[in-house]
Amino acid sequence: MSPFLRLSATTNKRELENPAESGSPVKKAKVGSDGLVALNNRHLVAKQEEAAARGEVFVDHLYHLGLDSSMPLQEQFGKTRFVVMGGSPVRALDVAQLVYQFMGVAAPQPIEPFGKTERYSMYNCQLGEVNVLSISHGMGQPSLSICLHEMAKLMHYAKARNVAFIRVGTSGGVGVAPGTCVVAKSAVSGLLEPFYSLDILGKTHQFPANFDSQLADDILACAGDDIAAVAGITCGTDCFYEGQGRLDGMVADYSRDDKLAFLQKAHEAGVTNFEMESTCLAAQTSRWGISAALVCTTLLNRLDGDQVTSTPEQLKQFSLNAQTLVLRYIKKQLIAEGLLPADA
Ligand code: R2B
Ligand code: URA
Repeated sequence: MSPFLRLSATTNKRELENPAESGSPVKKAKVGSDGLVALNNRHLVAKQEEAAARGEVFVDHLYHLGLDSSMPLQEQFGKTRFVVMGGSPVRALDVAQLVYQFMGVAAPQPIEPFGKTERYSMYNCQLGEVNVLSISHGMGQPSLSICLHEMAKLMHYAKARNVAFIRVGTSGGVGVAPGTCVVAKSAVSGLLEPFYSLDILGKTHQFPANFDSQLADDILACAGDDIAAVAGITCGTDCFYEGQGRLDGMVADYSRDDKLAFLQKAHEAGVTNFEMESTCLAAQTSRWGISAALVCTTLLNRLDGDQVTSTPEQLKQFSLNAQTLVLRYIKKQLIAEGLLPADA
């Protein structure tokens, strides 16, 4: 038996406690009163100190972003206040264009991505006193997780202050009309448990998946009469098809009644929508002391079916609803903080 298999077989048990408090190597970040993103990774700190003792500088490579800590990150990203995240590179560019439009700042022509675009596409919207980043994170928690680690380290090295991460995404609604924006207060897994589960050194750890409640309320308050928006609980699954109880994947070894019973159970537990990144986003950002929100438009009501059949124009409008809601909030906040002129 390979060492890996032996490790899995003997240690594959779930750690129900928060490892931040259990003496495991996972440490909870301290939120600095200065608003900076603290790097509480003793291994990286030790590498920095060892290099400094040799008169050198340790360079941390943010491999998937195509950036590293020897670059002038503070100059480029130090004024970042919001990081807007979405699944697709096309939507990241759409959001970047909307950021300039909403904030009344002329966009560069063309708007170019920053860093490498092999995995993620990042746009650094420079608005004078402040920057707003728009980045795509791909589909699913593993892809989002890599993006979050490197983006949080980027914000640390850039010395950005009071940065908030807001994911603007798509989802399948549960009992809400298509086109509704769901602002998540918390997230649950595909088991309907309020945790993000992560296997670390052969053990499963669970981290509470709560969002910044005040940020969620402040975003919701920007909906006005023209955008349907509700507070909710978002279910983040690891599969679009069977994980969300669909009957239209390559396989589905359960009945229609089983599917409806699951959707009903989720609905009764307060679940408003399904997507594929929410528990990771909520848990990782709160572990690291970063304020975060999740705003998803709903493409369909899963109580009515599985297939996304709206026209491209309708889908575009549904996405625009969520993007508009978030950008209204960002604009209001930047004006309130004196980072944008009141007449922007
Ligand atoms: C929403 O949409 C994607 C699947 O179509 C996934 O990334 C998500 O969370
Ligand atoms: N994204 C999902 O993950 N599920 C849906 O039903 C729609 C979008």
